[in-house]
Amino acid sequence: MSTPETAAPRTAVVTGASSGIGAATARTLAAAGYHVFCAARRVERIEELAAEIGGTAVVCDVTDAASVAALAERVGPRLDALVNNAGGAFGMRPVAEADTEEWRRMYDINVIGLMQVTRALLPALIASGAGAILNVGSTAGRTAYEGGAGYTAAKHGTKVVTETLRLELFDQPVRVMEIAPGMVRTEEFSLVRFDGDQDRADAVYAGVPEPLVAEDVADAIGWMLTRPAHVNVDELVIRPRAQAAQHKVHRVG
Ligand code: 8X3
Repeated sequence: MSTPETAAPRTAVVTGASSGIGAATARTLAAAGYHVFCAARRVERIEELAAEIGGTAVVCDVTDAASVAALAERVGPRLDALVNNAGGAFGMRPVAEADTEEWRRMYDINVIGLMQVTRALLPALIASGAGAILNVGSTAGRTAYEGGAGYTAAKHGTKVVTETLRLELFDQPVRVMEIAPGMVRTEEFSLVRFDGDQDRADAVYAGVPEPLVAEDVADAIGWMLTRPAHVNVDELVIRPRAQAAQHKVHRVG
C-alpha cells in the first residue's frame, strides 16, 4: 500500500484558470494538496499562475476539439478532479434585439465547451477510482432576468447537462456537482459582458456593500471537492448577503 509520502499527489484540471473564479480555484486546490493543471487560452497568465502554485499550465480553448484533445493527452490516464469553470456572458440585449453570434458564443463556451472537456477527461476521472466533476454554473441557470436570455439559457444548459451526467454516471466512481454563484465581483466577468465598457461593468456592483469575490467561490469549490468520495454535493447556490434574489439587491449610497 502506498504511504502518504510516496503516493502521487491528487490532480485537478481547472478550465478558465487565467482569471477570476478559475485562478482562485487553482490556488485553493493547490493549497489543498492538488497538482493543478491550469487550462486557459492566455498563456502568460496561466504560466505565471502555474509557477506560483507548482502546477502545470496548459493552453486550451475549450471550444476547440483539438485543443481539448491536447489537454487530455497532457493530463494522462488518471485525474481526480475536473472543474469546468470556463464560461462567460456576452452582451445584455433583450431577445427582440438579440445578437445571434453572441448567443452562439455563449452556448459554445458554457455548454459545448464543458461537454467537450468532460467527454475527453471522463476516462481518466473514472480511472482514478474516486473522480469528481464540478461544473461552475450560475444563479442565471436558476432564474430569468431582462436582457439575460442568451446567458440564462446557456447556464440553464450547464445545470441540465450536470444533472444528466449524474444520472448517466450513477454506477461509476465519479461525483458530479454544480456550484451556482450569484453576484461575484471579478476583474473580468462584467467587463467582458459589456465589451470592455468599465462604467457599465462597475454599475453592476454599484453600492452593493460586499459582492462575493472569486475567493469566496473558490473556497466553496474546495469544500465540495474535499468531501469524502461518497458525498456528492449535487448543487450549491452561493450569493452575497446583499443579493436576496436576482432582482432584490441591497445597494447603499
Ligand atoms: C453571473 C450571475 O447575475 O450576472 O453568473 O447572471 S449574473
